[in-house]
Amino acid sequence: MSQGPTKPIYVLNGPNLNLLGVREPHIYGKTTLDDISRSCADLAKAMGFTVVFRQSNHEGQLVDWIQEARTEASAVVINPAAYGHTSVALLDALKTLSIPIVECHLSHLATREDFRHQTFVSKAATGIIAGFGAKGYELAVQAAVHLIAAKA
Ligand code: CA2
Repeated sequence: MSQGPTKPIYVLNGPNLNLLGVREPHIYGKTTLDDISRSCADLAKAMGFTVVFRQSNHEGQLVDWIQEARTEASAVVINPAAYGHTSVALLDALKTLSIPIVECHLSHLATREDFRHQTFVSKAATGIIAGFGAKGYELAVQAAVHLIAAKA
């Protein structure tokens, strides 16, 4: 019996990531979030997937999107930004998912300030990609596709 169309990969982004490429390019690079959205969509398309790409500065909005992903997504890639280090709400929401979760950070968290070394999100993530800059999102989408295929 047909399973219907493949569900999209949700790529969710937390606070201040809308400023990527616009502010502090010496820390986070020159690539904008729109550039990243396009490269994720192109890569996913080449692998037979679609991407729903979103950013919010609001914790509750991110929780709502994670809850939506329970039924609407085949995997979640999430850069929770600073909420990764603080949000038990995001962790609780992610723990309700039974689809792959790839945590993605632009920077290499372990080499930064102590408070960035741990994230709550990691406790629910299938795996984490950090330190590869904007390219890390493509690696994360690839990892998500790999995990979806491994589950099927
Ligand atoms: O490395 C990452 O991707 C982070 O998630 C980025 C967060 C930071 O709080 C995490 O510790 C690591 C910060 C995102 C802020 O992005 C900006 C982009 C341009 C200008 C200012 C902030």
